[in-house]
Amino acid sequence: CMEAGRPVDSEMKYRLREQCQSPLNTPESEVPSCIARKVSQYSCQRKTTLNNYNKKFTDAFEIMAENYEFKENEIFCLEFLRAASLLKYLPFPVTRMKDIQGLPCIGDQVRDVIEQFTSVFGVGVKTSEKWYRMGLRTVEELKADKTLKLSKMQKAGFLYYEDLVSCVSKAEADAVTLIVKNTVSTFLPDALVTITGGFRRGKKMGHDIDFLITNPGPREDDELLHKGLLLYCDIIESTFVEEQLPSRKVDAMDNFQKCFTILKLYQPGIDNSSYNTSKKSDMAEIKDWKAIRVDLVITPFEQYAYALLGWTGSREFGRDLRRYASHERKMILDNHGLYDRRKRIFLKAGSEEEIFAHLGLDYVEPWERNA
Ligand code: DCT
Ligand code: MG
Repeated sequence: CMEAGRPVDSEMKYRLREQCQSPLNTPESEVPSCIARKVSQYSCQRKTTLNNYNKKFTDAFEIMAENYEFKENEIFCLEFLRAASLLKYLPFPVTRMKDIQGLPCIGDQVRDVIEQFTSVFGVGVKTSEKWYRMGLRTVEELKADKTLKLSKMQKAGFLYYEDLVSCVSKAEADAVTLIVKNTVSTFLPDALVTITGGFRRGKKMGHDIDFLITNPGPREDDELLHKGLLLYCDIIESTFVEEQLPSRKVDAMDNFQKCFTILKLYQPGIDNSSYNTSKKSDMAEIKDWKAIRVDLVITPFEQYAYALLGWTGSREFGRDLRRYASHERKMILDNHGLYDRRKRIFLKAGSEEEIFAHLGLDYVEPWERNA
């Protein structure tokens, strides 16, 4: 789906000109500082579609960020995540150091990596791919090691490993949407079920499918789940305290009741060859289903818009919305609401558009939130 090979020069110049509103005869060399001035450091003020011209960098940066997250180096982790988001936004592939001159969110670490990549292109990418392969091999080793004590979640993860590492397609997401909607409606006929996460942002693939469920009218704390369909289910009870102020932590988890599940999706036409290649392949049972990760989040109706905004992501976009709210507006945003610290009130919102308006931001559509 990436259009990396296509010539972007004309579009790039058009977009840059549009952003800079500069005379048509702007010399090429002045473009970087011009665009740089116009690019916000906040991803919630940038429109980022899935058309990523810098996937080679952003994949590597995200792996670097994960690596730093493991090492609990939050500063370097964020530096790489922010740089990845910024490069996803750029309407052209970065090929020289000059391309990133003056842009926000490019720290020294990131600059060094880009310098290395642009001088010997491919080396960094290969290294990151190697890390990836090393990671997967570790999983295999873990799987083989029978002495390890595994949690319920890890056991499920290994049991359905092959299914879960293969991505979830849009078609599978649509099939699961039908199941979830039907199941929920048998319990709560008026409930709203909305797909969130990457699929709401227009992605064709995901690692899971995220749903937000809300019921207009009085609070309903009944269990929404039909056990028979669930291969794995971990219900996190709501921890929400009405009086409590929103958390100040930038990456705080919300307090909604949620259910992290693995759903059994029956697919009669599924190609099972990869599952049944053992010696007794003729005898092997035909596996006509696929295990799929589904997250269900249940929210009170009044908080639905805030939950939808948070659970639509991307993570980086959400993180910057919260950072923008607190640094630029003296407000506290989380998945439950928006608190104005100067007026000392919670701001009500019935839609995502209203939340952007409260923050004084231009509305950004879900498919433009792929930062
Ligand atoms: N989210 C959140 N709070 C959390 C976890 C997630 O607000 N504690 C938001 C951010 C992204 C969104 O929910 C969905 O999360 P993921 O499924 O992890 O991300 P995704 O963008 O849907 O990616 P993928 O396509 O890989 O599922
Ligand atoms: Mg998801």
